[in-house]
Amino acid sequence: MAERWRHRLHNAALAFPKYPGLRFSYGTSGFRTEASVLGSVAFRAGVLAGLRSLVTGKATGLVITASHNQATDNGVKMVDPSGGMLARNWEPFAEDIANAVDVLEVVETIIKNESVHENWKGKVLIARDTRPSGQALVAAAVKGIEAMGVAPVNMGVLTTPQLHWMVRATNKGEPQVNELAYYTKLSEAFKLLLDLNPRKPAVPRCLDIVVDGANGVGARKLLDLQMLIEDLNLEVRNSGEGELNHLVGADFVQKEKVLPAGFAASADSDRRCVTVDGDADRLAYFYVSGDGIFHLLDGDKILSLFARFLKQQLEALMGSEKDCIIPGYGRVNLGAVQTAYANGSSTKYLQEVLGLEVVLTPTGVKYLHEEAEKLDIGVYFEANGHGTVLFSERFLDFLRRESASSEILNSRLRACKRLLAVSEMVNQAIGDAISGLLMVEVVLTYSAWDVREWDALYEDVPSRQLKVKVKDRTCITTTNAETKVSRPAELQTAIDKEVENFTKGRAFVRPSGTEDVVRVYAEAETQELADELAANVAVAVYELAGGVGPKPAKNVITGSL
Ligand code: NG1
Ligand code: ZN
Repeated sequence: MAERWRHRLHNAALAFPKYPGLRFSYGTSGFRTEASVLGSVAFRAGVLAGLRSLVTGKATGLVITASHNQATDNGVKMVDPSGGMLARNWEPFAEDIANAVDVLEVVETIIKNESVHENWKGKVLIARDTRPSGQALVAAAVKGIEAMGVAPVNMGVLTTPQLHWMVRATNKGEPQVNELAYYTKLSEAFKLLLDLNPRKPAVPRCLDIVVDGANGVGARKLLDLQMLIEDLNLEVRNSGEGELNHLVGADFVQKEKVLPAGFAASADSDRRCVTVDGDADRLAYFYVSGDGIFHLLDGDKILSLFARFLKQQLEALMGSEKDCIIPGYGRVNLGAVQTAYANGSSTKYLQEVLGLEVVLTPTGVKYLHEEAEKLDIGVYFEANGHGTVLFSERFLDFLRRESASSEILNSRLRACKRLLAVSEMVNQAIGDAISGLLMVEVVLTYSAWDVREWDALYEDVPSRQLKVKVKDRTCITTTNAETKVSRPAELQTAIDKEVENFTKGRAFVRPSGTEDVVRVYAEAETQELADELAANVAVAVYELAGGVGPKPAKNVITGSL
């Protein structure tokens, strides 16, 4: 490493010493903890994002966000040149640099391994969510990027998926990379998709939706998008007037299965409602039926809706062929990717009704994305509403050729054009609540469906999620896509014993990668039984994995079988 370069980095790093007594880990989606201790992590992530840009010769990104977590937390997430999450083989570097006493040592090792030269050029795009702590963390990250001699580009306040999209667009050589370009791309594809829809008189052209914006960045961005789409009529609530993610937002609604603040069962009955999380990469729909019952359409339902639509388009392309064989292309691999949190009924629907291959991965979109990328059309969703649809370049090339080769707008050409427009509208870099919402609306209009018909695709197995605080959550390790605990072994034995007592029982636990808790998930035949199984498993976690604070109560409302 050249002396001048080393000197500059050394001096800059003096202002960002390692926070004493803490160990930072690069979790499910980056560093995430209390905002007040993140200054040096942001600086160091800036250094690493700069270095990653130099090594790859492409733009990289940084997002300062703690997503669904409370307002006082924050986080640093690195974006790779593809627009996806940081390459997994670089995660150890991220952890090393965040915890190093001497930043220079880590940097020098990477520079040596990758033979990086000081004269190489790099660029890092940065954005933040609406958290008050974000501005100072962006400033720290900028210092880190500059110390590497790389150009920081501060994109201001954005949703996480917008920044991912921009990194991808930059590296694809798009002429305009800004918010307007993002909204234009999405809205044009959306309008084209609506135009391609079969004309049915019953289809309402004006799409009325009530949005819970989680008091975060998504609310204002949806309003910006709406300016470009006449057909979309959004009533946005929780747009910043209350506390971020507090009793609002996709994480709250999906896990608690209740209405967010600002919504009322009577006044909002029968309206189509949407919730996003604090950085707008998660999406869920909900409605209250006339009898006052709350209905959630989570990531699994969204995945099922999308998969069904995509399969219908493939059928139009197949003509008289079978088994997803498309004349002129061969077999198209359409598949779904889920995690252990996926509701059992959704997996069954995808496999048995749609006949799709379903892959299960550990929690975290980096794993799901990787699997979906292997397919021609890969749809992935976490139950919490984070997901997207990915298309392979080879398949897109085929669609482009096909749609250019004919002028008769028959069902085959319509399907080609639809799939191409979907690939433009649905974020190819990462799950995106805004593009996901547009896609749901397209598919509902296409099928002339309301939420009720969509909801009826399958009935969820009742489930419950809980959190347990333990002294050290890393004492739990898991295997088999997180469905089994490998350590402490007694814990898995205890879970198995509990599950045996419940009809249709399924349960698993894992340490969270974004919060200091152990998560418990349970399914059973009725809601009461799912609650009971979850509570019993929570007690087992508390007892066998070093629980702290008040002990969770065993749920004995119904008595197990
Ligand atoms: P952790 O805290 O590791 O469970 C949560 C979500 C993930 C993912 C990340 C990123 C659940 C059960 N887990 O991770 O799916 O979305 O946050 O925000 O919802
Ligand atoms: Zn999020």
